[in-house]
Amino acid sequence: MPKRSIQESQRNRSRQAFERACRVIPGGVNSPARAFGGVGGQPLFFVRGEGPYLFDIDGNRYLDYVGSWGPLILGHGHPRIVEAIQRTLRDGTTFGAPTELETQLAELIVELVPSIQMVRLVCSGTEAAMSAIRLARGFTGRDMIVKFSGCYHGHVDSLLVAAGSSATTLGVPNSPGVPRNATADTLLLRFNDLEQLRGAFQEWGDRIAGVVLEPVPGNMGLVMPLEEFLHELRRLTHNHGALLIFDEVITGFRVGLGGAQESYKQQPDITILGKIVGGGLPLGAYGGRADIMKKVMPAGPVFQAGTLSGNPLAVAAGLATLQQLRQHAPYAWLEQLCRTLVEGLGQSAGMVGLPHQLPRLGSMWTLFFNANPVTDYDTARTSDTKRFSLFFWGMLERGFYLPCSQFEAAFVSAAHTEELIAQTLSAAREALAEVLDHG
Ligand code: KE4
Repeated sequence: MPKRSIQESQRNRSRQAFERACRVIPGGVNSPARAFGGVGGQPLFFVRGEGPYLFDIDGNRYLDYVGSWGPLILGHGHPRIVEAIQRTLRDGTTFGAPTELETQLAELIVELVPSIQMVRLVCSGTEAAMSAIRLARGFTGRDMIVKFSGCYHGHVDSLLVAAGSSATTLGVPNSPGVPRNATADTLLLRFNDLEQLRGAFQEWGDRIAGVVLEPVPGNMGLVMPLEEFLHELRRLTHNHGALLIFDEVITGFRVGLGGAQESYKQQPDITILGKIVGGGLPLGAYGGRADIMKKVMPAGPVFQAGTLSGNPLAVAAGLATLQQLRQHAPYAWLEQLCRTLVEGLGQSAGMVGLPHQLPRLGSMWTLFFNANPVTDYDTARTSDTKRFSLFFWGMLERGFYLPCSQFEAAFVSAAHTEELIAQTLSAAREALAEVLDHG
């Protein structure tokens, strides 16, 4: 394994591209999560992905543990997805009218996700979350929404309070531009805190329209839920006539075909989907009980619309992805690869005496530089982000691309192999030893 083979000097074209981008794009990026804000330095510019690999514009190759922040569970350029997009493209990209492809994808989502009886396709996770919140309020006639610190549901005004992901990375959980009244009905609780949850329902129960959460948060880094917390959430929402909304944009089709709700045997009222469901193209979805979904216009009065909602290209990519996952489920393989990776990382960190936490669920994982268990947003933020940054750069300069923030989940794809995991562990042993020396 080469030591630091991708030095600053080998990243000149990315540096020049970044300077050029900054002249016309805010921060040089189209999403802050890519800005390397949490690790310092400048983002890489990529030109190609192939299987488990990414290639930057300086010609460097990286083993990819980001997978475009989750969508690419099958790796880059899976032939079945590429062929589906190419075939669809020849007939057109969008009609602004219904296609049978959309119905096929909706039927497959209903088949795979236990709680979804009907579903609406949109263009992003944010749009799906925004619509799900509006639907919960329209269905219940109530205004209050409960969210949890550190959970991220896209850049929805009403949910941009103590949001995770890049909102945490950049330390701006409450964004300028969000008017106070937009969050006046958002009740913020601590994830995994049963007592606080019970107290909130005791005080506000009859005003709560819905509770939205990532059932297994990825946007604080990966945080495992207490099973009793999820169980109590279902009991309290049911008893108080509030809707339970699972944001499975990351976990949907990632931790299993039925997502986290299948793994934890939970039945939310509404599920938010994104990332994998679009197979790498812009697609989100929200779905749930038929009686709730029938409130969505034009079946019902709750408005939601979109020019490119369910567009043929994104739907073709999503359909091919879900069909591949259903026919050749990679979950046992992903479980094996990611377990080997995380166990190896734990041994290496332990050997050099680095305090660490290494939660894993299926093929999503996070290496927290933290001596204590990370159970919520507050404990996540006590992690040593300087050490994370040193590890990130040590791995990147050895050809391994990790999420550029302590507060994100990393992903193994079905295109990874045991040999590539072994190479990763070899590089990590060196990088972790350097973290100890410098951090
Ligand atoms: P999008 O609007 O980015 O498609 O989805 C928003 C969203 C909703 N819910 C969850 C649980 C999410 O994780 C996300 C988006 N995730 C971030 C990274 N964790 C996307 C990366 C980015 O913002 O560039």
